[in-house]
Amino acid sequence: MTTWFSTARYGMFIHYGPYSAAARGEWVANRESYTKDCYIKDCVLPFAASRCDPREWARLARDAGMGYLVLTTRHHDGFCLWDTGTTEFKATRLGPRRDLVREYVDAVRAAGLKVGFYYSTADWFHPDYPGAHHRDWPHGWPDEAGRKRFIQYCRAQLEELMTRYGKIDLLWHDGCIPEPFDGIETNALVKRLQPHIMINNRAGEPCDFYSCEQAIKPAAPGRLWEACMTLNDNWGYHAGDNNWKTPRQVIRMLLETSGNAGNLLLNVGPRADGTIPEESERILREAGDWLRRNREF
Ligand code: FUL
Repeated sequence: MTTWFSTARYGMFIHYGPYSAAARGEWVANRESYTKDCYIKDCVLPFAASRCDPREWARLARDAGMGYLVLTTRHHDGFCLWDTGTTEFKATRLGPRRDLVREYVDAVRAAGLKVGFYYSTADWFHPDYPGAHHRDWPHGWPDEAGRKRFIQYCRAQLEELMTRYGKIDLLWHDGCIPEPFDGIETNALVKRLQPHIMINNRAGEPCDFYSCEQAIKPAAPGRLWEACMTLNDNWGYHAGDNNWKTPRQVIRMLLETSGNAGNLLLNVGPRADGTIPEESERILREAGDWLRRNREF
C-alpha cells in the first residue's frame, strides 16, 4: 500500500499532560496511587502550559527532519487536552484553560507536517475502568454494563477527535485495557469518519501499521511498522532523568528503522509550561543537521 506513512521515516512523539507538572514521568498518578483530588491539586492545576506554543514543537520537528507528529490527546490519567463534552477533566476547564489539541493541529498543519493523535483507552480515575491503581495489566471487567459504558465513553471521545479537527493522518491507540474491548468496531467507526487515517495495532487487527516500543523490531515483510523510542528513559517529562541518547544513537536508530522500511517515532516530554527540554532539542537538532548533510537518507 502506498501512503505517506510508508516513506515518512521519522516522526515526533509528544507526551504532554498534567503528569508533566509532577516531573516524575507519565505514570506518576498510578505509581504513587494518587486520588483524583490530589492529582488535580498537585498536577492538573500546576499544568499551566504558560509558554506552550505548538508552533515551536512543529518547527523543531521540521528542523529535525521529521514528517509527522503524534500528541497524547489523553494519556492513562484520562485528562483530555481538548474541549471534550464528555467530562470536565479537560484542559479547557482545568490547568491550561485552552484547547491544546486545536492549537497543535493548526500548528502542525501550518508547518506542512502530518497530524497524529495518541489516544489511550486506559483511564485510572474513571469509575468503570477496571485497572485503577493496578501496576500490572488490569484483568477482566467487573460487569458488562460498566464495560459497555466505558467503551461508549471512549468512542464518544474518539468521535470528537475525529470530527472536530479536520483531516487527521494517524491514530496511535494505546491501551492497558482488558479484552473484550471491541477494538475492531471502534476502528471501523474511526475509519468511517477519517477514511485515510493510519491506525496502529494496539486496538487489535486489522490495522494499518505495527508499533514496537523501546525496541526496533521490524514487522513481517510487506507490513508497515514504526518503532517508538524515548530520548531518555521516560515518555513524560522527568526532571531527574538525564540518561539521554546521543545524536549518534538517534542516527543509528533511524538508519536501522529506515533500512528495514520502518519509521522511527522519537519522543519528547515537554515541561509543564510546554517548553521542550534543551537537551532534547539539542539532540534532535544535531541529528537533523547530520540528516541534512547526508541527503541520501
Ligand atoms: C505505553 C504507555 O504505558 C507509556 O506511558 C507510553 O505512552 C508508551 C508510548 O506506551 O504503553
